[in-house]
Amino acid sequence: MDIERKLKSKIRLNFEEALELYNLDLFTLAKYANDIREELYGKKAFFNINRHINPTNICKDVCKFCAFSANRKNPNPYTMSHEEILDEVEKAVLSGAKEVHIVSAHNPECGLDWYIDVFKKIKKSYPTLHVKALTAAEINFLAKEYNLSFEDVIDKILDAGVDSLPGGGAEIFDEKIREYICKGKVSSKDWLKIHELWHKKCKYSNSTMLFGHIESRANRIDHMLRLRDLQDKTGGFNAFIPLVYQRENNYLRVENFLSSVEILKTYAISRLVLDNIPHIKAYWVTSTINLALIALEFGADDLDGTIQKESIQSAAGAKSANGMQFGEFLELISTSGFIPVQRDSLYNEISTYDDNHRDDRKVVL
Ligand code: V47
Repeated sequence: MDIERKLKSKIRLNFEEALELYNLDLFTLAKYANDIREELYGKKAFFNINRHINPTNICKDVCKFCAFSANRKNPNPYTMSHEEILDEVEKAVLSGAKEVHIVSAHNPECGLDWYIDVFKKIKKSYPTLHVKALTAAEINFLAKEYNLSFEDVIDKILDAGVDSLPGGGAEIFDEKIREYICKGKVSSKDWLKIHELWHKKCKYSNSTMLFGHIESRANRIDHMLRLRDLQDKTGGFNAFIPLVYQRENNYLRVENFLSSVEILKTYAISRLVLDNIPHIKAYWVTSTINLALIALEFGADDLDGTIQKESIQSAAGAKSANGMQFGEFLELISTSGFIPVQRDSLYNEISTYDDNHRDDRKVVL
């Protein structure tokens, strides 16, 4: 059966077929990806009010693509105190945040107890605030530092109140590329293992893919298929987040940068290949808000959130250091022809802002 017939009949694609999708023209891909998106969510575009907190940038690992961790190019090591973290959490809650996203570098000075303690303090003060914290790379780091199993670390952070895991640290699963761009970081196998163990506790997590550096299209498809296989087993991934590589202040030399067409194709292909992951997040930080809004026509249904402060990708050149204002977010989504839906971290809908939805808008002369 040819590939378009398979797409029409929603038959699952194998590796070769998924790779072949890149040879379809952009608008054919958009049509099939958008059909799925519309069937699932109509014109809704999801976002949340959240706050990113990155407690430390001191890192034992040396990932070539990273501009966040303190190093020769970024000589400003910092570690926040618990008081400073709680202060930020309080400000976030007062400004309406429903989620804190806490991700750090791998700092041997911040022990497991340091994390456990701060999660407990946050939960004690704000029991209903969703704590999305610790990537699989951080869990791997903590397990190795303390000679603990992944499950031991998972049990401890669950007990301390962590609600879900962010998708970071996945980068690209292909072992050769991984060895070059982030040698020594959690292996692909262990990244998947940690998420599997987390899902077995009946908890949700996200998944990411860093693309647009030295990986090939085949590496991207392989990455998506490894996620699809795990999702078949557990069903625990809420979202897939393709992260567009940001090029400044890091040690990865990349000759050719991706075109917007290639980025949009990758969003659309992820919607088509990951038939078992409910949400495709166009993380506006790495795609730019303009392309993220366009990605809503290419299979994506979620834009992440207002973030308030962003330190990882902005260190590498993204224009995201101060997040996005809530009102601006609403306006941009609705003037793009979508219905802004504020969601919680698990995609329960909190508020729908459809007053300005273009199709319903009457022109008053
Ligand atoms: O794993 C690091 C990426 C990730 C660069 O789960 C870079 O909801 C682009 O995972 N260019 C951390 N990306 C961020 C992350 C994330 C973000 C938003 C939402 C969620 C979620 C997760 O940032 C890392 C790495 O892949 N990253 N350096 C760079 N130069």
